Amino acid sequence: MTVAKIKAVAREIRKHVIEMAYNAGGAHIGCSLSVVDVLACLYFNTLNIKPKLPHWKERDYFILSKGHACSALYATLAERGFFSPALLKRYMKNGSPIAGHVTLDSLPGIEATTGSLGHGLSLGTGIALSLKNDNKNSKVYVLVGDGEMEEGSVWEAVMFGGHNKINRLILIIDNNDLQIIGKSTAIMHSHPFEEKLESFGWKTVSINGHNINEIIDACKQTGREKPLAIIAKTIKGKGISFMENKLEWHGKSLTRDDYEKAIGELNKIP
Ligand SMILES: Cc1ncc(C[n+]2csc(CCOP(=O)(O)OP(=O)(O)O)c2C)c(N)n1
Repeated sequence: MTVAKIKAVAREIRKHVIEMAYNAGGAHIGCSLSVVDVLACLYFNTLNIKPKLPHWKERDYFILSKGHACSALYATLAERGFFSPALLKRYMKNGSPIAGHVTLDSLPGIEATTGSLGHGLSLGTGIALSLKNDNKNSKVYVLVGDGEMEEGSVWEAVMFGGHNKINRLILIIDNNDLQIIGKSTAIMHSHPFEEKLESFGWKTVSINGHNINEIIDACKQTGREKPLAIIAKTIKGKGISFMENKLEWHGKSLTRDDYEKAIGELNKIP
């Protein structure tokens, strides 16, 4: 798929995120908008998947460890054909399979239950190790938040992945420097990530997490000996002018005015 088409898909995913948040009466909007371009590149370029055969044995795996950003994942899976976009209207409704955090087997294409931060990389590391032991070519991509990098369990998985040279494991850090109550760099300075990860035996690549070419190129940087970490500089709330880098849009309900303004901005993108 061309860069222009991936950008167009990303715009559609952002529209779904806004619609879903509006219909649900609130959601993790800024957190979801932050990861849309990475998800669009993974699902429309990088991942070896078959949407109509979600359990295909040769597939690549994706785990959204920052499970609160699930609206972006649901919208991406729907756009990619895992299920009908009509299901998105049931996001966070009573009895709906589309919950406010990611739940395994609730929908086709979901590989892990996440939302309690700090677990996705350990899950992904285990899957990647078993794939390596079975001499499979499949890769495992895990997306975490930069605030989530403060969880000790993430660093245990980092140590394990580096020590075992799990070359098919790819960690993507959504490095937007905002978490739930402030700037990540002010709350717990786990940045910069590059030197720390390299000291644990990882290869690192630092990119602009909204640049389609950079994301796609970074995903190709896996090597023979090391797991790969992509540190993606992103903007929380990306794509909606009044949400970008605004802490309050971590999670909030939209007024009718907010909704119309946001959709209006997205409709102006070619
Ligand atoms: C173990 C755990 N503690 C606390 C929370 C509550 N929580 C939800 S989102 C969030 C902030 C996460 O920050 P970051 O990883 O930077 O993600 P972003 O806000 O950029 O989406 C927190 C603390 C949680 N989901 N899980």
